[in-house]
Amino acid sequence: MQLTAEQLAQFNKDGFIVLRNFLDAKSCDNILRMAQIHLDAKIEPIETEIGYDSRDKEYRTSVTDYSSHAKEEHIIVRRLRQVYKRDALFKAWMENRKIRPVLQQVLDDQVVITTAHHNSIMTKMPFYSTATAWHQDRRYWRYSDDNLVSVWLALDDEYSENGVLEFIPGSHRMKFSAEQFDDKEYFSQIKEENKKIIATKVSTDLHKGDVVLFHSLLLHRANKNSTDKPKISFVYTVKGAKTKAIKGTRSAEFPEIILEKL
Ligand SMILES: O=C(O)CCC(=O)C(=O)O
Repeated sequence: MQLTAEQLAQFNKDGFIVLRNFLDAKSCDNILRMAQIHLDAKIEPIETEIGYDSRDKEYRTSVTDYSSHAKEEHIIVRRLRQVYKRDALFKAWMENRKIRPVLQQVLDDQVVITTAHHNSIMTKMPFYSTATAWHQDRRYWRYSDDNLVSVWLALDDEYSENGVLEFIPGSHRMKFSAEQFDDKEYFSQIKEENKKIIATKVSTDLHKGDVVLFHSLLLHRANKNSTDKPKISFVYTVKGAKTKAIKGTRSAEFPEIILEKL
């Protein structure tokens, strides 16, 4: 599959694009079933609801093993990490050949999977999950440039009440000052100049098999899950081959998977 010139221009302008009905329902259900097994058994490495929200910048930038559940009594998994290695089903989706030409287009480069970041089954559990504040994923990632894109796969329906992603179109191209972010580098919701930007937010319901591609600098957030059913999604990040992880940081501590050019 290839994006049309209009779709590619839209991705470059908005910083994201939704590919409807990209993966068939059977493949989604198979991934979901396997994810559920890993979630039920809490197979490491995992990040818990508490761990997800409480880590500081230094920790997220440099610590490579942040399975955070060991000291918690009541574990709510927020994400299963390192999914590339967990199961052939997960690996197969990350190496899917139908999406490759699209990723080559948006990166304008050969596609490389970075297993250091967003190599996850991401959950929003009912009752316990928290909202995710406005942020750019790139804030904790250390690369020579910003040419990284995340691939979000909805394994079931995602909508405002269970925490579908919201985006600020074009924010990947905006220039921000450090003062517009708080000490964890979330985009402040109380600054007047930010409120105007946040007012331009958009979101769209997703259905099983829909894929969202979004740029590593795009501001995004999500509600907590206020329904009584878990929301489970798959997210991984790719970069252009010319984009290099900075040595000595977490970004360089995990294998990169160079995907054949198609
Ligand atoms: O599901 C969510 O809350 C969004 C997660 C997210 O944006 C992230 O972890 O970078």
